[in-house]
Amino acid sequence: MTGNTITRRDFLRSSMLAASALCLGGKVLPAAGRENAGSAPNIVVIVSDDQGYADSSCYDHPKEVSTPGIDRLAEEGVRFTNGYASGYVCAPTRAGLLTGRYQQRFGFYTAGDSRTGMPTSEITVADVLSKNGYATAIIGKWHVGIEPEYRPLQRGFDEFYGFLGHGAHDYFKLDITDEHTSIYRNDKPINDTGYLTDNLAREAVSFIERYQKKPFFLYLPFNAVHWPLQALQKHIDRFNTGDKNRDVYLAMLVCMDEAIDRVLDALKRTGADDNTLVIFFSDNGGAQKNLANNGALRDYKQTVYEGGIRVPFIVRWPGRLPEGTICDEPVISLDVMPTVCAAAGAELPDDRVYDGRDMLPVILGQAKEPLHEALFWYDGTNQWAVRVGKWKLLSRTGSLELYDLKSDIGEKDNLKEQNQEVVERLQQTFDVWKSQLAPTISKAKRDRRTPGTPGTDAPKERNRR
Ligand SMILES: [Ca+2]
Repeated sequence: MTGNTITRRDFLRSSMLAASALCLGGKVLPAAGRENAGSAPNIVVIVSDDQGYADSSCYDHPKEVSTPGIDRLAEEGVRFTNGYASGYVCAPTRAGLLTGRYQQRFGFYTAGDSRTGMPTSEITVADVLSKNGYATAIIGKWHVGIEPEYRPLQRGFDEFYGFLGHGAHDYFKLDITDEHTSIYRNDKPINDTGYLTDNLAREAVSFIERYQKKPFFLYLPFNAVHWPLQALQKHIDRFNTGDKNRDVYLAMLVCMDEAIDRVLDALKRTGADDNTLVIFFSDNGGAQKNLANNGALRDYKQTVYEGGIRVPFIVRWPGRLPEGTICDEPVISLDVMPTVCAAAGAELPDDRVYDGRDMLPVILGQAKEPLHEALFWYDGTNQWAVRVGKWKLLSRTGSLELYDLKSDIGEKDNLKEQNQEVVERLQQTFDVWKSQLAPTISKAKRDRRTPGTPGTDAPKERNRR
């Protein structure tokens, strides 16, 4: 090796060295796993929406940000500094989260028209846990299919409170409208009142209280802090940043943070706490439109720069995982399904490729190799990125950029010219991965209905995410 050239072995070795130094500090507790866990643990997966990387106070943050509920998760669990969403917008990340597979494998690149969801051949985490005796609920934003066969109760969930899609929802208008925006309880639209984030907390607490005697899986995808900027006045009154929109965004964040606190209180009150694995992350980077703050990261939602994909990411399991710990290992939302299935002692189906990995050995310092050799992002059109170790190669509209994320988290210094061998290697890695992907679902469906119809109209779809 000469100069800045890096071999494949070096890539892996640098990742492994990073892995060996991970998860420092805090109190290390006995290993997790079915043999040690006693009864099957409850699982709670909380997803925030468009939350900035710097908009939780357990990460580097501006002084106006205070999120004691999210901080509580971090204090009692493991906070990741290289946690990623698999999509830079809402719906694709959710499809990957629910299946443990890169959503592009089954053609889910965008929200499309929101009607067409994950192919019914895909098996969700709720399907697997349900078959293993879990009570399952989704409370919040679905966004992975409106047609009857794609709805939550057909995808492994016993209960549903929330909305089917598009990506945004009015926080105050909760009366029956149409399939996209009506609030549903299970398979029926309902008229509701109140503020949506509060309602999601109410429903989550109710579900936890009702299933104290049975292992449960609660998927709690808040639509906060996604547009529209609407908050309760009592929360808005707490802020005076000089930007009224930022004040409203922070008020929305406060309400979601209080909701998370209420969920944690409910776990404690019911005695479920010590036997509950909680995972929290944002579905994509902070949105510029909502005045989110991504701190040192470059750009926002809808890009493959770190500001579009690196997110707050916390795993908490009292008595099983270290507390108050920071983990630098790159992880991705795809890892959630294999992780919770491992915790639950539930086997993943063996008839398909899983891209997600069980995070527990890394968290416990038992991993002998990096969790992922490479991570990928691709929107099906002209934006993609691949990360291997410290290196990230990305492309927007055909140009190539190479960054060293270890020394340049803000992606300011394009090192492409000095590291052509790295560029070629990462490009090849991406090309091999891309060759395994399926065509876009919505386009394929539309083409079957009306041959010759033009393909996906990305700009229009983007507005609906
Ligand atoms: Ca989102």
